[in-house]
Amino acid sequence: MPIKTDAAIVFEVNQPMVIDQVELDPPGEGEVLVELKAAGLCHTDLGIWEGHSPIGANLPVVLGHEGAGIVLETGPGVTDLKPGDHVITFAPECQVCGACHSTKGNFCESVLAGYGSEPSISADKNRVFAGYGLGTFANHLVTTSSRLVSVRKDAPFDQISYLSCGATTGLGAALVEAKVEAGSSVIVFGLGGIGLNIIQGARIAGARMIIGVDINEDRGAMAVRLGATHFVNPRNHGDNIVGHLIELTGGGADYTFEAVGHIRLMEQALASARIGWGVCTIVGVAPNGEKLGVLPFDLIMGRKLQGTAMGGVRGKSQLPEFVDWLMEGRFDLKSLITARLPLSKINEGYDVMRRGEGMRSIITF
Ligand code: CXF
Ligand code: ZN
Repeated sequence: MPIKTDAAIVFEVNQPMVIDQVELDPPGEGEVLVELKAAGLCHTDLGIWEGHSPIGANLPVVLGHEGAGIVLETGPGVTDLKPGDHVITFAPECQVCGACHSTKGNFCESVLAGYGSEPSISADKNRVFAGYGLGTFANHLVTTSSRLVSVRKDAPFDQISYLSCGATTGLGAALVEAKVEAGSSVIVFGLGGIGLNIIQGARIAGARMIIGVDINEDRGAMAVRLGATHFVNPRNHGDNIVGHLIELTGGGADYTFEAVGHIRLMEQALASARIGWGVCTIVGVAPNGEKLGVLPFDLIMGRKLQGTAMGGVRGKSQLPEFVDWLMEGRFDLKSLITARLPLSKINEGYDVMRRGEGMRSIITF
């Protein structure tokens, strides 16, 4: 029997999402039915919805990849989850493919074809696609068990749904992908919902100097509260922001991050990395087709350039520890959740993001 559920559906690029009932196929082999309790509004979904993301989607689609909820039913062959488990959605970790068996990275082979190209799993009279094979902007979803991480039951759903992408992407970028070391210097370009978590990750790592860069003074104040030692507003430095940062760090930072998805900022982040060993990590998703202008000599001079998805974190094997850290108060997500909305208000939630207001909005069910 199909499962009826309410979902926010994108029928046309950049047109308001429509709340309507869809029918989910019951969980098949290796699949799980989840009742969502919280779903975060991530910027990546906005890019897909507006049609300029390198991650595509077939339409109509139920977007949303940040989510947390309760397992209602498991399909045949699911051994690591059971009804009643609290779960977070995440990029897949099948734990059996060559990539999952290797010690390198977090790209399960099931995403080698790209993040946006997962098969549809959600249906109504016409076919509706589930973004990323998830579709968390709905009361329920059916997905593969590889995309679900079982976590402790005392963790609040709204905060762990933020760990489903944005918060983990930031924390992981610092701690897992770049492996920021104690005593090092760090520059973070962009102090939004991801950049502020890079700041928290760098603080947890014990970085000595953590510089937050943003044109928004309020975000600078938040960065300082969360661990930044310095805030720099580029508007105060004309076209010499890189020169200022190099001077402030005494030659460039050990680790730099770009968390906006803006090509010019990525170039500045690379140029602000220290000659000899500075590592620049690209975290923000730039619009499809835009190209980074890299001076090869910047790399010859020993700067390293890398990128990361989901902060390099593997869901099933690493996310539960992040939840423990959250519950131990090692980082703060509560104050970064600036709105809680019902699914029916999802378009208003994204309007807030488009205006650059707030930090993380969460749909609560
Ligand atoms: C995205 C970043 C780009 C690759 C897919 C995952 N992360 C979340 O929004
Ligand atoms: Zn996301």
